[in-house]
Amino acid sequence: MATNRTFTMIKPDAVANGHIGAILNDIIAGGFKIVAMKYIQLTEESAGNFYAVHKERPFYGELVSFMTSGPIVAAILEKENAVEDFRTLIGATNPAEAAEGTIRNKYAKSIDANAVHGSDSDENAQIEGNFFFSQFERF
Ligand code: RTP
Ligand code: MG
Repeated sequence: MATNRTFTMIKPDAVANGHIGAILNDIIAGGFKIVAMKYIQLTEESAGNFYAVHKERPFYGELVSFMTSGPIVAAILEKENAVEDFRTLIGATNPAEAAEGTIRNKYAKSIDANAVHGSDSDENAQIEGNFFFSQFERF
């Protein structure tokens, strides 16, 4: 089951710019089913834990401060080949390099404010989904 799921966040920039509805539309039109969803604001501590793998990277501080700057939408999505297909749907990390029609191409402004997160492996999809959702919140 986990191999058919990925985890996403609609990041603070896309929420603030009014793109929640359009992005959810693109996700659903892309064939993904929403199996868990919540609207929350991360604390420094929770964002720091979520991005602990990036702790040594130069952008870590900015990443944590950006991700705590406003509310986000967190969701678990289901589809065949979910992790890879979702990363194709959102496009490259840097929106300037994201393919035409991808979510980051349409709604992101910069490599920091890049509209959405998508898990990079089945294993991380499961870890990240479990970080945000209890067993009673996943359908
Ligand atoms: P994400 O985790 O958000 O889906 O993005 P990703 O896999 O494409 O990129 P990742 O390497 O996991 O980096 C996480 C987030 O950190 C910011 N970043 N900034 N300034 C930089 O060189 C840089 N590199 C990454 C991005 O906002 C990226 O989404
Ligand atoms: Mg990543």
